[in-house]
Amino acid sequence: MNNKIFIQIDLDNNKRLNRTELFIWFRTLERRRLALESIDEWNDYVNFIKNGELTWSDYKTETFDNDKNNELMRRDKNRWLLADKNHSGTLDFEEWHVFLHPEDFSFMSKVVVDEALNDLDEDDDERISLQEFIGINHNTEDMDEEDEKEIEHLEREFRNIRDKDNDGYLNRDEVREWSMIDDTKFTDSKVDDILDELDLDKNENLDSKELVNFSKHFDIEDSRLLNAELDTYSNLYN
Ligand SMILES: [Ca+2]
Ligand SMILES: [Ca+2]
Ligand SMILES: [Ca+2]
Ligand SMILES: [Ca+2]
Repeated sequence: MNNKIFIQIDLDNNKRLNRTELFIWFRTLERRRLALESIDEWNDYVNFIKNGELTWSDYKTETFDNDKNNELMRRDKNRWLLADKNHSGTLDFEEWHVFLHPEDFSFMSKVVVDEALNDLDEDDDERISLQEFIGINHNTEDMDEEDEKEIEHLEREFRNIRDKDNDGYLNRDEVREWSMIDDTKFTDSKVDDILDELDLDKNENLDSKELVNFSKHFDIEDSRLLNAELDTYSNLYN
């Protein structure tokens, strides 16, 4: 694998990658990816940003071209209010990042759950039934095998993972658990997969022999993710 990448992952410099190093690496990459997204979108508003702050009114004018977008506007406004941590009415870059990625910040969970219910809770009973979870897009008449598999998959997910108390509905707590990003779980399963495949002697460490033919897990399509400058943005998660 690419030596430059290896050096970045191998924090204790012992020429082997352990579980913690893999975990930190993939979490770092994911956060850098999100930070890049926020930078790109922030730049779209560059003409409106004054002293590092964007006002709701400028955001609204630039984003929504007419009143037809009322629903989306209302949704964004709710997010905006919660992301505006210092209640200045404006967002600085850090608050902007939270505004764009609320699933990553536990103090934003109210708005994330509200949005999910708004999208899925057809009968407005403040909970999501199996039917609502599967979605109304599945028209039973022209379903092919692929659709049926997908529905079975969603049913299993609903019953086995999402509906913790087995009452047939997802309440707000269950929706929160489903909607918020749990970095720990995500990266853990990715690390598990990689160790499963590459750690041939099962010592929970990947050495150069084990890594020699397997760069695919570590190849990074977007070279900007390797830019150390992005570490400036690691404070986004503090
Ligand atoms: Ca603010
Ligand atoms: Ca419902
Ligand atoms: Ca339930
Ligand atoms: Ca090993």
